[in-house]
Amino acid sequence: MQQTLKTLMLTAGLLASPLIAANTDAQTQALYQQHCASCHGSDRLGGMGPALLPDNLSRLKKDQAEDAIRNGRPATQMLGFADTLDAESITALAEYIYQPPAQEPVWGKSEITDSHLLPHPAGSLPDKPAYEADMMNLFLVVEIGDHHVTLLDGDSMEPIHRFASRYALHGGPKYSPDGRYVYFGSRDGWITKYDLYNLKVVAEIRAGINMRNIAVSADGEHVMAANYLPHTLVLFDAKDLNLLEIIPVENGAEESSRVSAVYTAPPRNSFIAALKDIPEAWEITVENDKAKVRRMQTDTWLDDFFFDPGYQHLIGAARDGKHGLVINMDTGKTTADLPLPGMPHLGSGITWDYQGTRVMATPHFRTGAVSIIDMDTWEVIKTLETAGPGFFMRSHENSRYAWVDVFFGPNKDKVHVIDKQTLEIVKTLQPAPGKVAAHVEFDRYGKKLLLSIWDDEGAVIVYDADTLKEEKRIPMNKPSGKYNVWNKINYEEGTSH
Ligand code: DHE
Repeated sequence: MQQTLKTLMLTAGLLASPLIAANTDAQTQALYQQHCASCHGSDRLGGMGPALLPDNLSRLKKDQAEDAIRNGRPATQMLGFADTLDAESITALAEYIYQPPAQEPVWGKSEITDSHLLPHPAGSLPDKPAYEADMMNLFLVVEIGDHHVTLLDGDSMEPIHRFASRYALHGGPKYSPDGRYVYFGSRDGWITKYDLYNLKVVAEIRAGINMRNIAVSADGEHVMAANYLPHTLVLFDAKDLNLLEIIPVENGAEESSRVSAVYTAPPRNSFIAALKDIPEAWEITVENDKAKVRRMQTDTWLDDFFFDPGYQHLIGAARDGKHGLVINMDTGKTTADLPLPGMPHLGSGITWDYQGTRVMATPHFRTGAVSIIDMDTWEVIKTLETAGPGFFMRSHENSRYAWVDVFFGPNKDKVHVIDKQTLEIVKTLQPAPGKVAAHVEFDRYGKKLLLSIWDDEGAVIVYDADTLKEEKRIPMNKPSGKYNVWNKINYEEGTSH
């Protein structure tokens, strides 16, 4: 929504009175077309502003939507309408955008290719960084408060650059294998390719209406997008984000499925997709830019995958939230059933060496517990009690500690530090009482780490990874995930991939 449009209309007398009322559905729709459509699309699929459909808004409460219409959103082009629309109309508009559209929106080949933006085609920008820093120790920090990303120097821990992102990025940004480029995915379906050498967006494309995440192939050649709406996986060339293929996600019996997420499996040179509505996991290989799908039937609906370091096993959370299944990736057969009551958040699991075996650890969304699992025997060897359900877990090969947050409940401002050899909590931090403290990422050496204070007036806190002492706070607007280039491109054992 542009203030200019509104002001022009007022000046031209097109808006009869500064305060407009909507009493019927037709009037509300007319108001939407008049005030919102130019930025959010006449079909509510989004444009310069985000899509305004119920699924896309599932993370925004209705009163927050009303507040955004009334007062605008700081640091965006969305300005307030309190002086133009009366309270009833604002409520009616907020109600309207939570109604499903009369017809299922379409996002196919032409919609995707029409959205393609290519400000800097491959090869058009210098191949040398425009600033001095250890390019392997850079961090990206996603600030979801005002939809920005900060680039941080991992040696000095000083911000280098801050830039606007698409609305509501979700999932980890994915780096090219050399660490020069990063690919962001937004919940609205936008993929943005960004050049860290030149600090510029080089290509963008909208893969879907409601997207979950993206994955970049281990060879850096392809990007795959996982969508809730439509029910598709979408393959792009990583160079300029040209569309290569739309893969309908169906089981052959006319049942289609949302895609919960797509992951890259480097040793297998494939992508793995988790399906929400069909009890199958898919492995997708790409040859000559064509995708080949291998379906693995699973005993139940699986979500939220984790993989062993060799990508021989997939561990998926069962939909009932009570256990995890281990699937052998070669045979597609279930090899173990793990008792994980409390809805494990496997996606944030990490692994380390413990007494000569590899263990993995995962927090749970519903219970205050971290489960530690022997990856040889697939036995839960320890259930650590925490101060509440957690979201993210992190460590680094060079650190003796693993960190887990308490994301939900009265202790949401606490973070536990676990000794990876005694499997005990050795310290509980509460860096900003009352504010969620969550999501850790280590620097490339495992010597320092960053923790988010998840608040509009939040910060990223730098800790010494050995002494656990706070070193500094860098103010940020609801910083969520942090992503270190070296850790990500080397698939470091203590971080997400
Ligand atoms: Fe996420 C990653 C799913 C809600 C912040 N989240 C992921 C991934 C999945 C996932 C499958 C891994 C994809 C990847 O990184 O490529 N998330 C889900 C959900 O199903 C859930 C519970 C509900 C939903 O509506 O999607 C959910 N996630 C959230 C949030 O509420 C969070 C806290 C705030 C937000 O931004 O929406 C959130 N999710 C994140 C972050 C990552 C993530 C920061 C990347 C973590 C990482 O370190 O890699």
